[in-house]
Amino acid sequence: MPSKPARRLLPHLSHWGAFGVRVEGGAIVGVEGHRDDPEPSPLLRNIASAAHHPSRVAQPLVRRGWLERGPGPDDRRGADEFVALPWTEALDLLARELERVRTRFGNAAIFGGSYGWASAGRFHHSQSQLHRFLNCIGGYTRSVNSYSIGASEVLLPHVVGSLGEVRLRATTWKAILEHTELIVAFGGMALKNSSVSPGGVTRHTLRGNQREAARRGLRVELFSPLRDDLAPELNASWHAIVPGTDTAVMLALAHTLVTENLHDRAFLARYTTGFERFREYLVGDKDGVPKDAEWAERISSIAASEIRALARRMAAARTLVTVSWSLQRARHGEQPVWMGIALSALLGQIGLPGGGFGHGYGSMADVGAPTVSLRLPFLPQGLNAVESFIPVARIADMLLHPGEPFDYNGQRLDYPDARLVYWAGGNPFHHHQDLNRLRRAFARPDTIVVHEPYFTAMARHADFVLPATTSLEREDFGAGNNDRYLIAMHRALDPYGEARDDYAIFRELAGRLGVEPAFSEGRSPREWLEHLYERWRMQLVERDVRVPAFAEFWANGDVELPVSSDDHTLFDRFRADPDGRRLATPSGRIEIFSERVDGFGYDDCPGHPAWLEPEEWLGGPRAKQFPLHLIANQPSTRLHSQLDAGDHSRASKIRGREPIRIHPIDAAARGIRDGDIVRVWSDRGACLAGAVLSEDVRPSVVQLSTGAWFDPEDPHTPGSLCVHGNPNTVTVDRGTSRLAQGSTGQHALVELERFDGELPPIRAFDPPGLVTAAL
Ligand code: PGD
Repeated sequence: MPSKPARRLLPHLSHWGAFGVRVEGGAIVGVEGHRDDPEPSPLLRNIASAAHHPSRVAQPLVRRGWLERGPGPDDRRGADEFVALPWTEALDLLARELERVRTRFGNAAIFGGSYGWASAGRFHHSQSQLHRFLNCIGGYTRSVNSYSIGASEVLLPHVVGSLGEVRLRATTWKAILEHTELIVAFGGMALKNSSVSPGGVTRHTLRGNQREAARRGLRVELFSPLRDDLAPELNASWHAIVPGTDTAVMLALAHTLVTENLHDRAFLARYTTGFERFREYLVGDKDGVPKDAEWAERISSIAASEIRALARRMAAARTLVTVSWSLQRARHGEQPVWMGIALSALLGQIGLPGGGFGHGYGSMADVGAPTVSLRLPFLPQGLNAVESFIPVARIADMLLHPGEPFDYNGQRLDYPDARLVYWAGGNPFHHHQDLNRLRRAFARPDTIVVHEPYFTAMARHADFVLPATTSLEREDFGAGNNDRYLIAMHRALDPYGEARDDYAIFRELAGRLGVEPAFSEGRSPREWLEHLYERWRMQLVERDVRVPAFAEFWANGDVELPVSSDDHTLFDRFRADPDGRRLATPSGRIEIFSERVDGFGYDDCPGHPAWLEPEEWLGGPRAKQFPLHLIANQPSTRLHSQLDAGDHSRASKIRGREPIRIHPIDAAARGIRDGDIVRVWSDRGACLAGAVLSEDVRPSVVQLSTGAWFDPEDPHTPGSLCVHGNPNTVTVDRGTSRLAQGSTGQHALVELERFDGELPPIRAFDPPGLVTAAL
């Protein structure tokens, strides 16, 4: 029988790409990348299978212990059963609890940071919705900075004036292909990460650009413990560095430049400040330790001769020094970023076509893309009447140590006493470090509320689990930074079970708390989309940019936006006019030494870039007990923990466990063969993983990507083994430094052994136990 003709492709957008989706009989039957995408992301292969996966939350749930005993600390969170309630009852209860907390403890007791990537879409963006709602009821304690790039966000304003220019006006690939002769890539430029960009990406171009670079003979030097942090097409020289020691190698490169008089004195004098103070440290004037190539070899294992030869080549060629974001997601993560800038400054090529510094090529799809300098439509969040905040990665410290002081970027602040934690669009049991500590922290508050489409570990640790729609179940529009299209996101599926949009949930709560008119302004989601779009369209007219009216945009499925520049180099305008285009630093120049940072007096982030020994590295004393360095990097088959239930992600697992790559030498020493299940542990916790033997990881290094859903074997027992392979069971919950307090999840020292016991089942994707207790 001939099959029914498939319906037309509905336009949609995700952080991993724009796509069209074909639906038949209420199910997804086809997903195709955007017509203008040269290489759609493989992550699209998860979409159909994840859409109606049994791990979806189908109805509002309240934790049994909370219903029985009311709000309060409870260490059964994460191990308790849930009671299904009708929406009206669940929302009545929650509204009363919000009212209780804000009247009794004040709005600062509501922690609404709610970090996470949520879904693409400018209106239904979960955090924007949550923050707008909480601002309507008097505000909330917020979080600042991100898990992605927390150290750089705080450091770069001191060194080059802002992160914005480095992030969104990076040297374009066009300029690199035309002018760059040598790229020295610390942390590489991994293709897997370039699948995604926050808010969406239409064109995946990194592989094409790297192929073209290879064709043109551009030389690339890769410093990474992982060979595949660069595409094989690039034929890079691989320097298999000891993890966490890039700053030492960069210092030694700088040392060679300075001692061989290869540094650009004129550039340093005109565009930078503080070189002399840094030089004293570099040559060892004060501490008697020259940071020379032999010194760096002892730390990094990179041969001194290689370092010296490379420094000379860098001085002789148009060189781009790139530092991946992963390097700053580690203890003292400020240092490789600052040192990368200092090294580029010594070369004197900052602002010259294709030369200088770059941050995040291969960390995100949009770095090096042509710029589209238009502000996109967004949902206004209103004003937050509460001042208290925490650096985002200090969540467990806040919950475990209310009222205690902490340092951050020159300030001494106190942790607020958060009684109610509200999360929409994020998964701390994915993104945070030391999950056993996080479980202890999440036992503390009176109440935890989570909106989630899926039964993530965060949802399991909540008191209220409110089922949220996915973006495929609602209408929206969206675009990523510097993306060329604003994409209409058509509704493709009916809401799963009783799931509601975050907007609808907050609108109901706002009604119960007397702020509905302020929250909704009387608009339906479709009316909001039209309103936000039309307001944006009018603003564009003032900039002489014309886009069609909403109805036409919606029918077309997307609108192309004008590119403002596709051929520029970071800081070219500053180089051309350093007085007219002063940087927003105290000196107006690049600060190789920062009086301001120095004035903070932090021993873990001094006034100039420096090699600071981390607690967890192969050269330190802890390596005797934990002799393997874990790289907990971004996954290639999903986005963070999103889509882990999808077919593409699950196909990568080994007997259901997340793969861990091990060098054959380390595997042989432990009697481990390819495909064995291993137990990985540190003194924070342990998880199982499936062994993959590979010479693409350096000896003494293992690599286990983030994102396997946390699955403690016995949730009632503190510190229980994660049977699925979430690396944050073994990572350290410690800030990058007192300056940025960023996440350090990328690195940890571990040990592993073959796991010969009976394999525990994976239950992360099964819904938790439900009871039908009456209220
Ligand atoms: P996601 O898995 O994207 O992780 O951490 P993040 O919390 O962003 O979580 C988003 C959640 O939002 C998902 O559970 C998804 O189901 C939910 N969601 C999606 N759409 C909606 C919606 O419309 N409404 C609601 N209510 N929910 C929705 C990412 C973070 O992890 C990041 S950015 C980085 S860079 C860090 N990287 C590392 C690392 O390198 N190493 C370690 N060890 N740890 C890391 N953690 C960090």
